[in-house]
Amino acid sequence: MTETASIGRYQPNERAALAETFDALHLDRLSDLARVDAPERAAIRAVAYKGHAPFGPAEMDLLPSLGLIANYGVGYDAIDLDAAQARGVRVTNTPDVLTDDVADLAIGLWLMQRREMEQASRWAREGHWKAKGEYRLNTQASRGTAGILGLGRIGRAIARRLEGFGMEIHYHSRSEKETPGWRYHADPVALAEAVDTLFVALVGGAETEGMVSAEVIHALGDRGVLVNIARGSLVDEDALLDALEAGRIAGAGLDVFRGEPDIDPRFYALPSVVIQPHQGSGSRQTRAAMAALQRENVAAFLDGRDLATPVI
Ligand code: 8YV
Repeated sequence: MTETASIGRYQPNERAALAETFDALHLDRLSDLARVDAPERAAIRAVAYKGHAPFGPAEMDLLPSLGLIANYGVGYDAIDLDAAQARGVRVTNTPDVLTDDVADLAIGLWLMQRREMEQASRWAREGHWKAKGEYRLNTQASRGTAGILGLGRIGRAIARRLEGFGMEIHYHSRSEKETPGWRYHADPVALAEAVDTLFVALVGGAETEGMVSAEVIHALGDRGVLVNIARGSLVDEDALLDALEAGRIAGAGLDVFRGEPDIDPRFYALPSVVIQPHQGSGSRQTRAAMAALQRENVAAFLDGRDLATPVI
């Protein structure tokens, strides 16, 4: 019987590596766990988890020998850390290796939204360029003001990129940080008021739920754009959709949504919204590095070595 389970929708090569390295039992969904025989479940000490379905006390209790949840991803908001701690279960994630990709995508969403690149591309593809002439004028991206909500690794990487675009950088985080002249705001509403584009780069979870509130969206104003590469749970989506539909904010660039991939269809009807299917970390290179780091954490746990990137 195997000590390791891989749970989630892995790429075939990632799944094969987990199977070869650990002889891992594979399940596509966390909810499939209940259908595994009790003795097989009881043997499992480590889970390589990929997914956003809640991994809470009920799931942990199905695995009485569980000692490690190795998360595929930097954000571990799906995993109930209190429940893990109470059961002596360690948790790891995959930080750093995905920072550049996620920051790149944030910049891409911002540029696509401001310069209407999706619609302009369609203009050319559908023959309007030739038939009707140049695409309509749009909005300059460079030399504006950017707000970063959450100045962790990814927030900083976004800010550094934006400096290259001549942007003035403002930020909000739990405390004021050492920064190269970036302006701190103690409150997200004050941050949104001060900037043209608000980049959301906070961790998900109960503490940050709905932090991009109706008030924050209102403060961003009708020239403002919201970019979210973090978690859908951070945003009051009804307030965002109402503001977008009424033109009370200029637009949004979103890689993450509540209930994804089953997102609110109102988003699809809005040309001012650039939509990406939660692919921030989705380059081949980064996913290979994330998968390797996850496997290293599992191997370290099984060998009794220090975990590479522990959360708890
Ligand atoms: C996902 C992410 O983990 O790192 C994170 O927090 O959200 C992503 O990298 C990835 O899409 C797999 O679900």
